[in-house]
Amino acid sequence: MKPNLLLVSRFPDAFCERLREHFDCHEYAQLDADRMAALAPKLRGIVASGESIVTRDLIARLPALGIISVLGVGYDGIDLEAARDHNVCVTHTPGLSTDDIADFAMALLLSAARQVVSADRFVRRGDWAVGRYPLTRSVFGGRIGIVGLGRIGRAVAKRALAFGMSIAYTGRTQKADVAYRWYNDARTLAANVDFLVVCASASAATRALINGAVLDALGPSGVLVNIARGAIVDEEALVQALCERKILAAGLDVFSNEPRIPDALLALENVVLTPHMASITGATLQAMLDLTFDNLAAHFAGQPVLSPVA
Ligand code: 8YV
Repeated sequence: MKPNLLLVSRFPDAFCERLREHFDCHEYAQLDADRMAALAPKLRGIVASGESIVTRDLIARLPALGIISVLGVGYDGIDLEAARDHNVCVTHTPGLSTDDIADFAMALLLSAARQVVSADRFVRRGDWAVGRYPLTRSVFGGRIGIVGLGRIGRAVAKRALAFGMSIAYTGRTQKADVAYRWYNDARTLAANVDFLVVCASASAATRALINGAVLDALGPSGVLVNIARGAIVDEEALVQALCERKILAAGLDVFSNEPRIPDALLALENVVLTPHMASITGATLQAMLDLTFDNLAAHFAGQPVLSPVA
């Protein structure tokens, strides 16, 4: 008998085919209440993505559940306390996407500050024949502030050094192994940098951490980049700050209610918007899919999983 898995997100076909060789797979979105009720006692694993929501209620409905295998670095949508209460192992895929995400953070920073996307539209509209594109904000030698100096934050800092930038950061704790300037809070950090890059993990402590006061502190020549989670930024405050030019620009790969983006944000020229793609390159996604599979295989072979969440 193959173990029964519940897939709570969409995954590439090849990955699903590989899963089906070893597991009986059931797509949550395709199950009606009756089918779900019949399956619930037999479901031994959940396969989720970094954006999946797995609630205490769902975990409690699955008495045979032993593992939640997350394809992604973040697992903020998984009720970890409920998983612990029900003795369910949670795994994720850390470290594999660090460089892709850090590269993308710099791409968004450069695109927002140098207005690459707007300039592209300018050329395609034929406006260049009428006049030059307006001045943009230089990046080299600027001051970068990193919110959350974990793997991804550190990788962003390495890239920023190559751009001649000074590095400062804030987060849960000051790091003993780096010489970057530490600030106790996001607002003070924002007041002392030109570019604020959000790399922190999403949690109750970081919800709406980047609020109106932080954005005011970043100031009218400041640029915000978010490659972490939409929940870490007060999106309404960000829209207002961008509309009122309280900050210069933003580069966003994550949003509060993906894939729905506020119309006000869609209408703005001083924001670069991308669809939560920072980690999604061919090689990296394949490595993350492989680790997601390997965690499941280890669990059901009675072996230690490879990457349990902390
Ligand atoms: C995942 C993410 O890569 O890694 C994360 O936490 O933010 C995501 O981009 C995605 O969930 C994979 O489907």
